[in-house]
Amino acid sequence: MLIRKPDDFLSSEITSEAVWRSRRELMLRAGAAAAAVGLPGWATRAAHAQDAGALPGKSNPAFSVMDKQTSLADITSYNNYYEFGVDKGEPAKNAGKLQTRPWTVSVEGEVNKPRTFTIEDLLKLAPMEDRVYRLRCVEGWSMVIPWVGYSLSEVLKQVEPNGNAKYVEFVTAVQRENMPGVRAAILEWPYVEGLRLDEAMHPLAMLVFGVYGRVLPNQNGAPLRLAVPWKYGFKSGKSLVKVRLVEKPPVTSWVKSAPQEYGFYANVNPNVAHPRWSQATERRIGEDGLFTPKRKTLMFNGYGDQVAALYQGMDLKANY
Ligand SMILES: Nc1nc2c(c(=O)[nH]1)N[C@H]1C(S)=C(S)[C@@H](COP(=O)(O)O)O[C@H]1N2
Ligand SMILES: [Mo]
Repeated sequence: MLIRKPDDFLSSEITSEAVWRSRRELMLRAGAAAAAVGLPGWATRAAHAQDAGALPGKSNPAFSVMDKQTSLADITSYNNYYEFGVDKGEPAKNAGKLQTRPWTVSVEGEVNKPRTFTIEDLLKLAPMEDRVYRLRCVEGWSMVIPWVGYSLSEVLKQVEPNGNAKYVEFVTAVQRENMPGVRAAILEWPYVEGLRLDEAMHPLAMLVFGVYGRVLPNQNGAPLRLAVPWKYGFKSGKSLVKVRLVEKPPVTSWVKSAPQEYGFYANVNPNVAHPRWSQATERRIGEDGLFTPKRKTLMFNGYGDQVAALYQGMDLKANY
């Protein structure tokens, strides 16, 4: 019998939106049926286990956009994950080597209760939700991705940030033998990102474990990554290993490499150009035909109603 580990998820397995929905339906119904006839929990789990890579979540429409979702094939084959190479196709080709078990995430620094969580702890820390988010890369392309996970605040609450905690630093994995990109001096490794504590506590800031109802493929940041949808994609670190609550703004990899081009905030902003290109429009992956017009980029990537208050009174041209 072929037992599939979550790691066996291949980008070549192209799950259409329709198949994904029907599979979800089936699993939900199997679960509901088991509950209705009073079957024990293991029966429900057995229904799920038929698809070892499945990671069902409860739909969260309040946190989901209605835009047409990017296909799983595009989401898993057009990636930025420089540890596995700089070309868009290299992460899908090379990330198979990433070791995603055992995996721990240490949450430390200015907190009352520092703790090292195992990936198993994190998978059951809070109910999984399906949230359809926009992702806008600073390079000028975008996708619409149905992530599975929950708010980062669920984990931060557990460690009780103290009065000195003003910022959160995110450190991602370095596996020198498994990551060809780390042997090149593209960025300073590990890839480090950061948020202000109130940004990190915003419910839209998401810890992601899956996509399209299945375990996250390595090239998308397995076993867990961030999704901060109102900021450029580079703020959403992949394959997180450490979260540090700190007093001062963390020096992030991109700010270190090119401070005049990449700021700490990196809020999506059509009115602030990158020094080398405009940010006013974007190319939605999957929509690009020869005559497809570009989309207008939205302030805060369209999440202004939810997040603009975080930046009240700030000059967003100076704080890019
Ligand atoms: N560790 C790590 N995280 C990373 C990156 C990276 O190179 N390394 N690239 C970032 C960039 S630039 C983008 S646009 C998103 C892309 O996420 P996706 O490949 O899942 O679409 O991941 C971000 N997270
Ligand atoms: Mo990006």
